[in-house]
Order: sequence, then C-alpha cells, then structure tokens
Amino acid sequence: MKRMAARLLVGAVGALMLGGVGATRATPVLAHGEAAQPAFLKEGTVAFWDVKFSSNTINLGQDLTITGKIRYLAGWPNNIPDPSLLWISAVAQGPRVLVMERWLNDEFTPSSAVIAKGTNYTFKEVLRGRSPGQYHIHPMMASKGAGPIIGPGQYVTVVDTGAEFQNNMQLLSGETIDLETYGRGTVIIWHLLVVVVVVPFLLYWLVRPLVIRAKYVGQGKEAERRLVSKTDRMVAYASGAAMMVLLILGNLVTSNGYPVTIPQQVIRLAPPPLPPYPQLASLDPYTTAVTYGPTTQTVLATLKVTNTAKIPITLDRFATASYEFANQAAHSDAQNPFTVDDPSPIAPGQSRTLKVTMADAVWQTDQLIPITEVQLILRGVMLFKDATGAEEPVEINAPINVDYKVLLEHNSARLPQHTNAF
Ligand SMILES: [Cu+2]
Repeated sequence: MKRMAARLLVGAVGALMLGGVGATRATPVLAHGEAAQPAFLKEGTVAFWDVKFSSNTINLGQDLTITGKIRYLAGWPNNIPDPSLLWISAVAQGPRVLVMERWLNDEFTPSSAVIAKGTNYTFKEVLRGRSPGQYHIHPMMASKGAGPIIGPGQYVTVVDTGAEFQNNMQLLSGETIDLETYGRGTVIIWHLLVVVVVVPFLLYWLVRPLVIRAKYVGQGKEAERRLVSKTDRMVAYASGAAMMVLLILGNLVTSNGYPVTIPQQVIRLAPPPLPPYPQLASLDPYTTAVTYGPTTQTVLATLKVTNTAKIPITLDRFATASYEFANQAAHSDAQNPFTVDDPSPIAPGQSRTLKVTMADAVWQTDQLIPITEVQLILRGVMLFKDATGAEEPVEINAPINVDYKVLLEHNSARLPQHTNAF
C-alpha cells in the first residue's frame, strides 16, 4: 500500500512537470520581442508610417482608434510565400483590449482581406479597453505565410472605473448576450468531465516505472509480454469507451440546447484600391549604396534621387520595421532623426545624389541590420514630400556593406585578452 502511494505521488509530480513544460513561458523581453524577429521579416514585409493612436488613456469599456498607412513591399523576401491574405489585429499583453472594428482603405473589413505585395493601404482599427492596467499596444498585420507583422507600439492606460466590463451582443434571435460570460458554466463542466476521464488514465500509466519496463525489452520476448497486461488493456478500453460516451453526450446536449445555429462565416474582402500617391521621386537602384558602421551604429545611404514632380521635393522620412526615421531639417523633435548632406529641396527634373546619415542605437538594439542573415539588405519606404505637403512612398531595397574590419576589432575587444607572461 505504501509503495502504491509512493508511485502515485511520483506519477502526480510527473504529470505536473509535463503540464508545466507546456505552460512555461519565455522569459519576458523588452516590449514584444520585436528585436528577436529576424530583420528580413520585419523590414522586408510591411512598412508602417503615420501610425497614430487617438489617445494614451482610455476608461474601461471606452474605445481607442489606431490609424496608419502601410505598404506590402514589392521586395517581399523570396523565402516567404507571397502575401495574399491580411487579418488586421493588435498586440497587447494578453486579451487586455478587444478589437471592435477593422478598416482597410476606408472599407469596413471584419473578415480577412485580399492583399498583394507592392501595394499601399491605409488601415484603421477600433480597440476597446477590457481590463484595467497599462499595456504596450501595437497594430498588427497578421499575414498568411509570414505571420504577425507588428507596427509601431505605444503605452496605453486603461483606467479602472469600478464598473464591470460587459461585451454585449445582440443575436439574430433578438436575445442579447454578454460575450465575457456567455457559456462559461458549460465550458467548465465539459472540461471537468474530460479531466475525470483523462487524469486517471494518465496517472495509471505514469506510475509505471519506466526503467523496469525498458529492462523487459532488453530481456527478450518472454519478458516483453509483461509490458502490457490484461488490466492495462481493460483500463484502455474503459477509458476509450468513457471518452466516446462523453463525445456523443456532448453532441446531443449541444444540438438540443442550441437548435438554431449558423456555421462560422468565411468571407474574404478585396478592399477598394487607394487613390494613387502622386509621383514625386524615383531612386536609381544601381547607384544606391548603403554602408553600416557597427561601432558607430550608423547607416549611411547614398541615394541618387530624381524629382519626377512639377514642384520641388525633399526626403522627409524613412519607414522600416516599426521605426519611422525623420529628416532632422524638417522634424527637430524626431525620436529617430537622420540628416541629409544637402537638405535643400530638389528642383523638378533634377537628379541629386543624397548622402543620408542615420546614426541610431536602434540599428543594434533592435537588430535591424541583418548581419547574421543570408540577405544583407536594407528594406523599407523612403517618403518624399513636395511643397504642398503631398507625399510619395518609394521603396528601397539595397544591399548593405558592413564594415567587417571594424566589426572584427569590436568583437575581439570583447574577447578575453591573451597574456604572454609564461
Ligand atoms: Cu510592445
């Protein structure tokens, strides 16, 4: 009896450990792990700019609107399937907000949207505060084949008003339900019933000493017969039968309880195209040169720009991953500024070689330069602006020349130094 109790204890600990492995979460990293995503994925897929949050504080149950512009880059990485479907969503630390509305190109898009690379879109999403606290929230473009691609995030505080949060919805039958609590009792009861069948089955097998069973195999055919006993078979049949009864019962109870249902709808909406952006600038891809200095964390981009508009233009911003770098000459308060060697406007028809210097720690801290990847490329959108304020996003897709000599010296400086004092 004592031995049996010990075995059960070992089994229970084992079950807890198995459960624990599944439940273990990665050590929290800064924000949402954007830095851990490979550069080709975050820079080469979707560029975000003009992302705006309507507020940084909302009450519980109140709405927040995120708007912005995106481009599915034509230079989409060739190791990811071409984009075809988009589901607009948001990232927060768990289900802290609800997505109430999704809009693409000013079209209400409650379903997945048909999209294509090399295309610009505008988006809007309405989020509702669901649980009080402060959360880092990003717009997210869940793209079939590429996964969730997140845009610039911001901290949002959901203020506790003391009221209980409700997510009411009227059904087609006229009945109003609260999605927060609807069917909760049913879910709990069915989970418990399954646990009643599954946990004893798991414990029954977990208490078997594994090593002794492995020894039977080593001892040959005669001993092997002891691996699965008559009782083992009975337990398996009984558990299987109990599970079958539960499934049939579940089906009957549900179809009787909810006689009128419709299947979940699969609708794919192609948004109306955006009015085209004005043609302001072209970049010569063959003379574009990008170098990166690892110790100075500086990207130097040499771009041959031609003004294809009828009025003067300037390079205003550069959008890549969830960053929007801005020309210091026009944005003195920019969070991620860059400088242009000649900030004066480019005249219509004129071609000029611009030297753009982007000195920023985020190149390294957010691993934006794909030093360890097979495509050492800078990708994103250069935003050109004319005197009227009109803008054109122009894609850049240029190989990066990393100063490896400096990188090697930088790395060796961090290695333990040899001494010759033998
Ligand atoms: Cu975040």
